[in-house]
Amino acid sequence: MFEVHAFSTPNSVKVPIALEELGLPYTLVPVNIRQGAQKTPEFQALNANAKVPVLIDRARDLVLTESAAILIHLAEQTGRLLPAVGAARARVFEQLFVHASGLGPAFGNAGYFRKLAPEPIPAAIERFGAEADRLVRLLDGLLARQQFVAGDELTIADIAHFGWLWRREFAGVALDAAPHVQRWVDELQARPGFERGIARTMALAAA
Ligand SMILES: N[C@@H](CCC(=O)N[C@@H](CS)C(=O)NCC(=O)O)C(=O)O
Repeated sequence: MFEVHAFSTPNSVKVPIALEELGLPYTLVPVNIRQGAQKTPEFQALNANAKVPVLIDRARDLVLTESAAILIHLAEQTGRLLPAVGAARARVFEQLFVHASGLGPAFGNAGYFRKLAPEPIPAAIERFGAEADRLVRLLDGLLARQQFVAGDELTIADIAHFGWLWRREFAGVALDAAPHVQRWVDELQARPGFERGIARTMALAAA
């Protein structure tokens, strides 16, 4: 049994989706980041970096942070959603790094400067919005040639990118000029595992 400390956020949703797709049992513990619950000493004892999600894997006595690291750990427990060796595995890591170093921060900053910053800074809105759009075009090129972001099989790289594409409105990203990304989002959202993971994550905001 896994325990996931999370909220209804783009980085959180990846973990319940992966657990659902892998058929692993888990419980969810809400961390209301709107009310500052990530800054409490109790939560920071789990993650000194004060961010969700956090996975607790009691069977392995492991408390793990960073959504990409959590996805890799879960895939490795099951031997699914991450090829064991070779070029196919390298492609998954390539996309996980694009996500963690590029797409995730671009979407997060685009959303922050559009919606949350105390005063408007046009250069920041333009810079991060353009970067988010550029990375969506990069994915669109990939998805024009293959069904999933790392090839022709669903992997944890799809789950990672999906988290932020699911919350694209916050970042001001539209998919009108990215038909292949739209097709991929529609297909993923229709999977029962994604539906259940999203529903359980959304329910955290009401907890
Ligand atoms: N690189 C981290 C980013 C985690 C992250 O930024 N989480 C956000 C929610 S999506 C958060 O906890 N924000 C609260 C804060 O920064 O105070 C990951 O992928 O897990």
